[in-house]
Amino acid sequence: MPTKVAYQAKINYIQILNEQGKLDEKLSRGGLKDNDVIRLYEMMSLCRHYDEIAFKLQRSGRMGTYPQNKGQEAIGAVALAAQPDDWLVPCYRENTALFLHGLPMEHILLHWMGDERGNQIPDGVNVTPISIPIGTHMLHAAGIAWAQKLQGNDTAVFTFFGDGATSEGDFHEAMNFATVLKVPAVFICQNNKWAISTPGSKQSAAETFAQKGLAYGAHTIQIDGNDIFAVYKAAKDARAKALKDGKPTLIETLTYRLGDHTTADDARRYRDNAEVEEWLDRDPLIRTRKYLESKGLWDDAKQEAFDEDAKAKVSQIVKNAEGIAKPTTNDIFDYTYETLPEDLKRQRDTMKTHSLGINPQQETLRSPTGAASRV
Ligand SMILES: Cc1ncc(C[n+]2csc(CCOP(=O)(O)OP(=O)(O)O)c2C)c(N)n1
Ligand SMILES: [Mg+2]
Repeated sequence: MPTKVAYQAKINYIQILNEQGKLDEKLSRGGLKDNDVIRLYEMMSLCRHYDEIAFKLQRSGRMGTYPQNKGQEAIGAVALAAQPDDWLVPCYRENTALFLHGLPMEHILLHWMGDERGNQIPDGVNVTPISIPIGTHMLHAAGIAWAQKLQGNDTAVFTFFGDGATSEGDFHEAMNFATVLKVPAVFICQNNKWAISTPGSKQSAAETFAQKGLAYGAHTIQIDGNDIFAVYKAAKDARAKALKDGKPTLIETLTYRLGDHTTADDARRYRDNAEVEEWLDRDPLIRTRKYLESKGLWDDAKQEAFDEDAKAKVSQIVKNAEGIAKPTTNDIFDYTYETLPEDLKRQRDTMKTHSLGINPQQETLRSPTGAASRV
């Protein structure tokens, strides 16, 4: 029997703004305009300040833990490719995109300070809370996209996750669901080369993470993830395709986390400094600034003024987050059940007395000192 090729594919890679800040004129056509680039550069730089301050807050005991976004700020360009009604369903390294899509900057700080109100997204901001369980949110993204389709909305859903997340069952289920049901979803894998201390080479034997999308019949592309022009173009094209033919795209962005995994990690213990140095040269902020300078749109004086302003902005955001009124102790009772069970009602009503959780009528349960005894 003659053999024939059952399936063949290739995966394109794009870079539009190179490490020296030089633009590919042809590929950039119809893409980001000067004002967009300035807006993005300013948000990326503001987020760099935000990251540094969040790190210090954690070190000084004012925040539980924090995953720095440093080095991955170019992902913010997705927000410029999105329409205001589109949904962003993030992991935890997409601060720039979330803020550009309307999430107030206090929310991420509150989340990491352990305040649930960080996850109460204001009405009209189509962003879901950041997802710490790796991969679970991709299923939510597929479901939200399905709902958009059923409701006949012209709305796309962008979901973000890391290289490590592609080893989770949830990734495969979400990709399968989204492609079979033809929902308007865009899957964005931020391949930052590491999943805590697991390198990409131990995460997957595949040459690219993008090719995982082929198995599900998705469009696939790999891009320079530190290049705002490539991120914008890939996201915009994927959005158009998802809405036109209901075919999701898996975008793999090649990027690098310049900081530790989180404040609970010390990346020096498992990765080579030479690798970090190499990626410092590909920093998306430096590259974007070089581009703006080459067009006469940015200079040292502008940077200095911007940095001053950014510091003041971030310190105001910290003040707002730390200054939020303490939640009342009733909240845990009031927002968990629709109808509070009797025993919890009793706990709520007695929690400020010595008889916590115990029916105050039952005098016999009290110890002679008046403190509540354990039952
Ligand atoms: C379901 C689940 N398993 C394990 C963890 C612990 N964990 C937190 S982050 C992480 C690595 C994730 O790597 P990647 O998806 O590449 O994202 P990155 O942190 O590099 O942005 C792991 C294993 C978790 N949060 N959730
Ligand atoms: Mg990773």
